[in-house]
Amino acid sequence: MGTRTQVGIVGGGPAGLLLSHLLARRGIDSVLIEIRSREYCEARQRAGVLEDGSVALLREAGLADRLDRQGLVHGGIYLQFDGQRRHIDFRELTGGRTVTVYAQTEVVKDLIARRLADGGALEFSVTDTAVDDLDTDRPVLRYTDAAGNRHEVACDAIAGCDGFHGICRPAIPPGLLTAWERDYPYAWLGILADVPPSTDELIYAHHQNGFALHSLRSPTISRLYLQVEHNEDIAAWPDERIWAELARRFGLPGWTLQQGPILDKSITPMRSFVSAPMRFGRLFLAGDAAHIVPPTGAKGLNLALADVAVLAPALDGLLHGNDKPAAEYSATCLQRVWRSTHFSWWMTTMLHRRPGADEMEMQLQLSQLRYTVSSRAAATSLAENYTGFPLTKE
Ligand code: RFL
Ligand code: PHB
Repeated sequence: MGTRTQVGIVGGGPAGLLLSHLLARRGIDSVLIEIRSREYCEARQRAGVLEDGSVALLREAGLADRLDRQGLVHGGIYLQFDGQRRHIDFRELTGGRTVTVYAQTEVVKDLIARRLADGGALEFSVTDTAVDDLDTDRPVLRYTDAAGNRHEVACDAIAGCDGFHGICRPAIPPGLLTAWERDYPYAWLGILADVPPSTDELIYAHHQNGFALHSLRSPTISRLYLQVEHNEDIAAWPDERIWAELARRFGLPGWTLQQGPILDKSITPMRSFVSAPMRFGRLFLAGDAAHIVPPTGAKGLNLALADVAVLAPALDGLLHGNDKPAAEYSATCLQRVWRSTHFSWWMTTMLHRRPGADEMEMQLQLSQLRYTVSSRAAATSLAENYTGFPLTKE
């Protein structure tokens, strides 16, 4: 079946879904294809922290009804190390900036519901996706829909929002891309637990057994992470072992970690990756398709949203005879991407125990942590990076 749209969007994660909405508000048609089912996309446990700029973006796009009711505004985080838990006060250090705890699953549910209510073309559970003719002004998107019908969509531009393992980045001739990559020699075991959080704000803990993070999803659901080995087998971590290790790494006299049933358990590798440029002809990459950060800085989702806030007006320009914002798209995004890449690497290497690390490395980490909580300049640097920098305006 041959059809036509203005922008073909590959991938129904936060980047692709928000892009289709932002384009619709500019009167631009799109077709979004996603290999997973709607249920799968809405249940996949991932990020939880939105920067102020991301919240403002969703609000301005008319997508924040539930976020404003259910999002939990946090004015800081705790850094725990060497037997102490110290607060970093974002509001005080940055002139009032905060972050909002609102799960990526909820952002995705809100976006899908809104696109469907607005009559948006979203196709879930597609197969055999391909992109072609990217260096012409009529690129093509091909896929087979859930009913088995093959489609060929002629587009004015294609947005590759298909994550790190997608098809769009590999569709760019290899010689035209430069990639920078770092794999970290550890992973995160994440759990979702049916128990009220034992803390009012997130705790990032440095411990000689490895890093731990206490986050949350709501006043009754906790989200916790443990540093584990690079190729760890999840079967090695029965629930009792997870709770015992979390209690050890967060342990402080007079404080108790509440435990409850574990609802979800998964292991995530840790990687930094940047590929540039984020454009080839009429293909534009956004979000994890172009860059990955380790989750310690809570940046991945925010970067994905920030990319498409730049991409929507760039595509609008391209479709209406103004090539300049599209020409600047990659360079504009990469500045934020590299800042977040550095911050995420800094948080990660300061807080994790590197296998084989000697006592000198441990002492250097502890010194950096003590400096971060005791110097106003150092704490402000953490606070302004964590809460994020202003978004490029449409
Ligand atoms: P996504 O969400 O991976 O969506 C890509 C979509 O593309 C689909 N797809 C295809 N569709 C069609 N055809 C194909 N050939 C396709 N191939 C793939 C996939 O099924 C998928 O639905 O990318 P997007 O939209 O760029 O969003 C990026 C974010 O999901 C990611 O950066 C964050 O989750 C990272 N992250 C965090 N980010 C934050 O900002 N704050 C956090 O607190 C935070 N915590 C985290 C995180 C990621 C984690 N994991 C699991 C990697 C915590 C964890 C544990
Ligand atoms: C989460 O709540 O899932 C979360 C929070 C902060 C991070 C990473 C993940 O740095």
